[in-house]
Formats: sequence, C-alpha cells, structure tokens
Amino acid sequence: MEVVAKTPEREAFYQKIDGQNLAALWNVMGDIITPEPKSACRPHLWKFDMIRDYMTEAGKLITAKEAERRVLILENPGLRGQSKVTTSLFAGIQMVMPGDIAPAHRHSQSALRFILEGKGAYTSVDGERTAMEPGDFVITPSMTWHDHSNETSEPMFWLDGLDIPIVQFFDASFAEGSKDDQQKITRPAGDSFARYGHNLLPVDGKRSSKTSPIFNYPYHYTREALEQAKARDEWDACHGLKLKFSNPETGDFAMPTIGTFIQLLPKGFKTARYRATDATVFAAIEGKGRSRVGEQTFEWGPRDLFVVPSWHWVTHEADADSVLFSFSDRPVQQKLDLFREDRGNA
Ligand code: 1HN
Repeated sequence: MEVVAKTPEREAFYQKIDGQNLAALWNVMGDIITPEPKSACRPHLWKFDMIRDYMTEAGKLITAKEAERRVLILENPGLRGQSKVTTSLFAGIQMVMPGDIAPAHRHSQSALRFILEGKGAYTSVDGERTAMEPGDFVITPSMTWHDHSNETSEPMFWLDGLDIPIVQFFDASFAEGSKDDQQKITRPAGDSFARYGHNLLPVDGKRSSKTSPIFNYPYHYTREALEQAKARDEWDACHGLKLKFSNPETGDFAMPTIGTFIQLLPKGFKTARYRATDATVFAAIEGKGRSRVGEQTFEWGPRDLFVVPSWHWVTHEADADSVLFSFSDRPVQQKLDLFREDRGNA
C-alpha cells in the first residue's frame, strides 16, 4: 500500500489528535494489513546437547521446588524477552532431577510435553499418574492439576509447549497453586488409555473438555503406527509420512489450541518445499538430517529443536530413517478460517 505524503498541515493534525488517543489509519494501514504474513518470528535451531549442559548447570543453582518448574525458555531470536518461541506459542526444555518434585498447580494455559531423554519419571494430571519415556506425547489440559516427580536415578528432559501467548492475547489467564506438593492419585495408572486408547469409548461418556481424554500417547504405539504405514511405501512429497495426534472423542486435534504431529522421513528422502500460516516448532526424536527454512539450513539429530515461522518455505532431508515431532497453532487458525498452506508445485 502507498505511503501517504507528509505535509506541515497533516503533521500538525496528527499531533493534535494524538493527544486525544486518536491516530490516522492511512499512516499505518500497510503495516497492519500485509499482502502476506510478515512475522518478527525468525527461523532458529537449538542443539539439545548445548541446552542439556546449561540445564545441568541450572540444576546446581535452583531446585525444581524453588523454581516451581525448572525450565529454560526457547526464546525466538526475533521475539526476545517475550517468552515466545513463535508469535502464538511458548516452548521450553524442562529438567526433572532424581528426587525432584515439581509441585502441583493449575492454570488456564494448556501444556504438552514431548519426552526427549530419561525414562520412568512421572507426571500426574487430574488424579492419574503416568510414567514417561522418550517420544511420548503427554497432555496437561487447561485448568487441570499437574505435578511431576522423578524416582529414577537419571535426570529427565522434555520439551514443554504451551499456548501462553494465545491466552495472553485474550487476557484470559487464571492460575493457582496447591497446598500439597503432590496431588492425590485417585485413578490407576493406564486408566485413561484403557478407556479411550483402543477405539472404544465409554457408552455414556459425558465429558465437557475439548482436550483429548488420553493424556499420554506412548511412543511405542506412535512408532508402530509409522512403521506399519511405512510398509505401504506411499510418501507425501511435502511431508513424507505425517500424522496428527487426535482426540478419539471428536476426531479433532488432541488439544484445542495446539496441533501436534509426528512425521517419518525415510532414509534418503527429500521433501518438496512447503509453507503454511502456522509457525511450527519441530523436535527430532530419531535419525539425522537437515531442514532448509527460508534462507537457513539446520542440521539436526535426536532431541534437536527448530522453528519454522509462518509462511516460510521449508524442506526436510533425511540421512537415516528420521522421526520429527512438531506442534503449531493450526487448530485455532482452522477454526477461525485463517489457515492457508502452499505445496509449491507438489
Ligand atoms: C508449566 O506449568 C509447566 O507444568 C512447564 O511443567 C512449563 C511454562 C510456563 C508456565 C507454566 C509444567 C511452563 C509452565
């Protein structure tokens, strides 16, 4: 859009209305209505080994209890100081050391965990406890009590993804702590999965939550699904083999505000270019390869993390059979009729 010329009379007018909390649209229109997405969010890669070293150092500085959550925030280089990995989402790496208890609290913000390293620490959500392993995708729905503990002898590391900036945008945040560090366990481990994880549903289920009733999608089953589908040898040019985690009650995304995906890229596969309006956070869990995001190339291996901003071309290339987890605000964009994607010519 055209930049409107300045004249002394116009400048004087802008000055005058400025004092009354008024501004002329014609001076800013081009900045707020862009022909294509124009984001401050930038492509970035974090190597997990670097983060693990800093987390280990943090472990000597502060307990999980004092920190409430011992998390290092993945701050997008274009959005520093805002606790954002993309314009709409938060990401962090959490470490739970042997003996740690991350005390019970609850908040409006929904959270996902994608387990990166360690095995057997627990998270408790809404009265049920689950042991976690690498590759597991675990959900903490909005306003559910949650606490974490580690009774193993090794530290646990996972990726936290939260819809914090979305809740912030709507000024809709509520949070509270608990007087007890750990919530009471009221249901046996595996209860949610038994009821909802086998293509069966309770006959008189009357849940009001928009979040999936399955709170741990174990990697064992995810990996098996990918391996089975791989046998058909039909690859999507842009995605390899990509699946979305779904809510068995609705068929919608597993979480109302965050879409979560798992993707297999076979050895030697190179994807066709793809872009979409949902800025996406990727975490590699298996394999090795590289992704080209805009003008940058990121070499990744297990546990490395990278961001693809809105409307940036991305291609992936795998040197070994590789599995990528990813998440974005796609469910929100689709419900608001804002989501767009471009498969190039593929
Ligand atoms: C939170 O509650 C967790 O429960 C992790 O593990 C990260 C980041 C910001 C706000 C709350 C957790 C968080 C968080």
